[in-house]
Amino acid sequence: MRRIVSPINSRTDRLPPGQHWTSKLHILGISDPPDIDLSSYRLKIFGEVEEPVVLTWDDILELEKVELIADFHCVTRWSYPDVEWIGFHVDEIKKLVNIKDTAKAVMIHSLDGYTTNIPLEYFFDEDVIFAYKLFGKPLPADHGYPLRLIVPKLYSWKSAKFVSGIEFMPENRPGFWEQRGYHILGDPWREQRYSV
Ligand SMILES: Nc1nc2c(c(=O)[nH]1)N[C@H]1C(S)=C(S)[C@@H](COP(=O)(O)O)O[C@H]1N2
Ligand SMILES: [Mo]
Repeated sequence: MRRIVSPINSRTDRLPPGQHWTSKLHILGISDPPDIDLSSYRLKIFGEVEEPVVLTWDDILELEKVELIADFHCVTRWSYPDVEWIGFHVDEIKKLVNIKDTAKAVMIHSLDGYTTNIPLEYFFDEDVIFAYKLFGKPLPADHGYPLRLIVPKLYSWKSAKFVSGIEFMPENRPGFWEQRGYHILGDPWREQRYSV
């Protein structure tokens, strides 16, 4: 299996400003985890693509597996080092759909009603994966079962849990927290916590 260590882990300023290391991977969510039935679970890829695609759970397991090691930085100031995820790399999506030139950003849709937006240059990055395992075990319900996005270079509100949709958008529209005052991008090293 291909193994990616996020380049954020070897930065000389590895801990972003205003963050502290914690020994617990805390659970943060807008509601309890949704009930999931893998046989009816679907991942939809739509928006600025030539043909939308709907993947079943079996389709997802057939995508090339990759391991990612990356620190996790929550905007509420805790950071957890060296989290181990397994899933598929975002480049797999380019093999499944033809993304139109008009696409500028993605909106990730989740089964709890959560959404978050990411510009394409941050989404299609070397260390961005969709994960279904955490520290070698199936993703626990609280941490995003069955599938979550991991974007190590941005605050972890961008790492959407319970993902059910990837929407390619012609402009960068704000998601759930971005509409409620969080920064439109969320780079921890520039302390982009809030939009005010
Ligand atoms: N679907 C969904 N994804 C989400 C959230 C959420 O409420 N719903 N919270 C975000 C926030 S604010 C953080 S800090 C991380 C927390 O991930 P964890 O609970 O696995 O530590 O998930 C992010 N992804
Ligand atoms: Mo968060």
